[in-house]
Amino acid sequence: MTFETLLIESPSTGVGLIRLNRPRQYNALNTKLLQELAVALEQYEQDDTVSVVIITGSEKAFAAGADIAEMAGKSSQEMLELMQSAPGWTAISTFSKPTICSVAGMALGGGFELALQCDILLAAEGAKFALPEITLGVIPGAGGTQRVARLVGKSLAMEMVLNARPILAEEALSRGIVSQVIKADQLEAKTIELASNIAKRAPAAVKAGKNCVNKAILSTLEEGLDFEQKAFLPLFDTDDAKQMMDAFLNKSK
Ligand code: CO8
Repeated sequence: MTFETLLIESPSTGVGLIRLNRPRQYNALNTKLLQELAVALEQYEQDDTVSVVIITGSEKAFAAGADIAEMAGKSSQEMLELMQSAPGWTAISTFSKPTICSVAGMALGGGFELALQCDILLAAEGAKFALPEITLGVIPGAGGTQRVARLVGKSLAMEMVLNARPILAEEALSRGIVSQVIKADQLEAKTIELASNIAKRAPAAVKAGKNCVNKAILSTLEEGLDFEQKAFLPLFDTDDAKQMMDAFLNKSK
């Protein structure tokens, strides 16, 4: 299927790539794009040949936030209806396979909030992250206040939400927002390499690992440890675990 606002690519075996593609608007997230994003993710959900999905933008921007032209002048009821017509706002957080977001240029407002829903976030040198909604008289509404506060702590989260403080790639790395900062001209290749490596790993273990780490963010330690045990033990019944441990002991591949 072809999309109006997304490009779909297959960069390597087991890896799908969704590129946000509204270049004239810095990939601002309009309803069309968010609807297409939900459809593209659902297609990858059903596609057994794809194990990991990369979500990215252009060299200039991941996304400059929600489309302000669509939101301007809306009442709260109309905004609720707009959000409900755009399932892409939550589709990444409910997607079952690992997602990697690679950000070059900027991830602002809702763009940053989409990036925060991905499992792994990589940044190009010079990338900028910010929640500028306060400059429009509102606040982040796609999880930004909650996910940023959990990542960076209260004080910096308050500066970002209350004063639109931008965070550059190096600071994003030091605060745990991204896991790697990569030279801009190598970002795509390194992202694909990481996705490709994860795609080769035992699927049941990858799924269990993703669910456990995400659970850690949402639960108490006690609940998370219980969840981990329940995810860990069944892996011993998988052929992959039996064969991979056997291969280690027999020094074979
Ligand atoms: N929405 C709509 N259009 C945009 C957006 C946007 N977010 N960002 C850029 N554009 C458009 C501009 O209107 C302009 O269009 P045109 O050429 O037709 O005039 C074009 O892109 C180029 O933009 P600029 O001329 O402004 O280019 P600059 O290089 O000077 O600046 C910036 C680029 C820095 C990206 C600047 O455009 C900017 O600050 N954009 C707005 C960023 C922002 O405030 N984002 C937050 C939006 S609010 C939000 O995301 C709320 C999310 C809540 C989600 C809740 C749902 C569940």
